[in-house]
Amino acid sequence: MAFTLPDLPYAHDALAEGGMSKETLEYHHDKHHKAYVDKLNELVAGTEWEGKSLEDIVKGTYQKGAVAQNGIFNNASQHWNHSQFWEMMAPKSGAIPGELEKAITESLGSVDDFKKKFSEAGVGQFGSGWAWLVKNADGSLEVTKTENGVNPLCFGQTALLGVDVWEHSYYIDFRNARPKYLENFLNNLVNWENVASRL
Ligand code: MN3
Repeated sequence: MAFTLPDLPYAHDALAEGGMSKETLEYHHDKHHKAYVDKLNELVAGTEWEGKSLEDIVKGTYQKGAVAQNGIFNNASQHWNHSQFWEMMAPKSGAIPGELEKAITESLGSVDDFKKKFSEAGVGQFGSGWAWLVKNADGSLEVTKTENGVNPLCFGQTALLGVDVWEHSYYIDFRNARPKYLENFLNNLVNWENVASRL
């Protein structure tokens, strides 16, 4: 069965007050994400990956060091990444649930330390990619960054929170100011209930 573009879990203008404009979501979801889905369907047709789950395709096609050459991986991982990303944001950010705050504090020191590390990972990702809060197999939490479409599935980790730091994610609203985009994301856009539900 072909992959389909999931609807946003909110209206296109629902995050505008929080700092992500309707125009950004129209381009990012309706055009960029859709292009990954369309390309993925085109590339998997007639291959061993046709009919496989998205997670299986991402994990099965990931080859360290050869990622840029693998079109199926790139489009599958970006479809997965964006599908998570929309769910990880909400019009009302809300408070960090106690269970999540405890897990963050145990592994990363404090919520402020986590936010600092997460922002640094996003700012420090040279070129396109993502910053993540992940849960490792041993239960510990860790902040990571990945290039292009590479994601925590590739390393057997659970993605709790991810932020897109490709320029198309922030250039309309923040121009070249990636640090301001990340600061705003952490303070106004994260759906902490969704993040906690992934623990
Ligand atoms: Mn993107």
